[in-house]
Amino acid sequence: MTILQLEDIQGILLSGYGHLGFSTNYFLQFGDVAPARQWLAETLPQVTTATPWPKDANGNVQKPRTGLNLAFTRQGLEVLEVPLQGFSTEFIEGIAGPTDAAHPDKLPNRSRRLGDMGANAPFNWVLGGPNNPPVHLLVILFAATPEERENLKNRYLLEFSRAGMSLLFTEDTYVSKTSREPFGFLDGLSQPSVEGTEALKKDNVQMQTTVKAGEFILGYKNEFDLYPPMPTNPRLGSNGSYLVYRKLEQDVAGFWNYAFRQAGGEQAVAEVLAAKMVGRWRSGAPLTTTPQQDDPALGEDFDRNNNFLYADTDLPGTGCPVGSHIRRTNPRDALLPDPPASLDAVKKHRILRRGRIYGDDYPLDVVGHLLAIKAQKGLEYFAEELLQLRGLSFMAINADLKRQFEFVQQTWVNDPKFDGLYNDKDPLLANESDDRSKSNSFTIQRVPLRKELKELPRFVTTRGGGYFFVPGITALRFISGQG
Ligand code: N7H
Repeated sequence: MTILQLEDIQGILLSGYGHLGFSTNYFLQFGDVAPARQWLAETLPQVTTATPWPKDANGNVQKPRTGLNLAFTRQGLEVLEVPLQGFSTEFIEGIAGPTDAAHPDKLPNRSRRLGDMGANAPFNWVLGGPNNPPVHLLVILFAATPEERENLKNRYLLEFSRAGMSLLFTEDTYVSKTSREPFGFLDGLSQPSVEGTEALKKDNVQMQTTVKAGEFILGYKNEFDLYPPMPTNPRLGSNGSYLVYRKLEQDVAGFWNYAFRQAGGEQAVAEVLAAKMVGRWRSGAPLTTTPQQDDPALGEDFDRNNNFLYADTDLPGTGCPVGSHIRRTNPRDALLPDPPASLDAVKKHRILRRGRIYGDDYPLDVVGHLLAIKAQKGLEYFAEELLQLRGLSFMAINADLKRQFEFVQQTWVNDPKFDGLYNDKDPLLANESDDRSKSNSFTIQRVPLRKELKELPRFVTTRGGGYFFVPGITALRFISGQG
């Protein structure tokens, strides 16, 4: 049995802090080393760990009202003179690296693999690209209410300036009250169940086996029964992990315009096409379980909404298309050669998702909302009401950036030949080409004839990114110079 050192693990590794719906990501640069280290040392006691929350006299869990987690880039660790031996190559090179000083306009191979080309290219990013100042530190604040977040922000902004740190970018994020992401789908349903955290386990994972802690936390055994590679210095690696950050802008009007156009303007058909692209209905109900129509009660039912596999009931994809977003990013038991081998292979490519939304919240019924604006303004197509930029502040935790996040993004999201397909990349994420004739297709398996959606426009654009190290508490103490 794996016993996790919860008090040494930053809380974000094991919790999405669902009750702390308001958050802010601060991207910072250190100034002088001494005040930066001192700030870290003083801030350490405030860092939220994975220690179970206390219970009151009646046995009710006393959840904290705020939270704080810290993550560093390679450049940040370098400035603080932290030894870099043993950190992974991907982390050292960075999400938009390695750059070639002789050819600064050349797109790194990593960007190609991740699909960060065309409008997604790091040259165009607002954060984390070659044209942006290097980020050193990510401070993530969490609060139960907007007022509490405001108080936290004011306090930390003052502290940053006192410690000589420069603020490069601020991103306010939140968990939507309706748990809907900007396209209107229920989100936050499927997460791997981590060994050693049985007490935290969601109800909806019965059909999925538990994943070894070393897939997500350094210092524990992974799915190969090995310890994941980690920083050589013994005080640095244990209980830490790597965090992927991606600022993913979503073209909500564009997504629904495309679905309605393909559906000849019929809402019911547009809803089916959109659900096919995602793999779930907007309510969260999985298409594999309820292929013909939505079942909102199933979507909301945490005992059932993630309790499904593909091989027995839906191998050809007539319910949940083979190339849909959720089937690519977690193919469960559907891959060759057989279901047990598939489940075993897939376990080595899981990520813990910690994404939140940035930009204005939409009402629960995003399609109804867009239809109302369209009617009110007499428009032919949907238009973003206020042209508010909105999207996913994507975060993922994994112990091995290459085998987990990068594999999912390159081999499952961006591979047009995924699982026997021909020219289909992820329909939501992978339409990076500006030339629509070279664009992605999406196949909907049907009997007797499959349907193909063609020339998918770009619904999601990468606007920023970074690879970060989330140290354990012992490591934070070491980084802050306290030994
Ligand atoms: Fe995805 N979406 O809103 O449509 N995703 N995702 N994702 N995603 C999931 O199961 C979405 C992105 C995964 O276990 C759901 O919680 C959008 C990236 C994985 O069955 C919905 C964006 C990567 C799963 C969305 C986006 C992933 C998953 C269903 C970008 C990794 C779990 C709700 C703007 C590289 C699959 C749920 C499983 C589920 C959406 C990005 C991965 C609704 C809009 C970049 C592993």
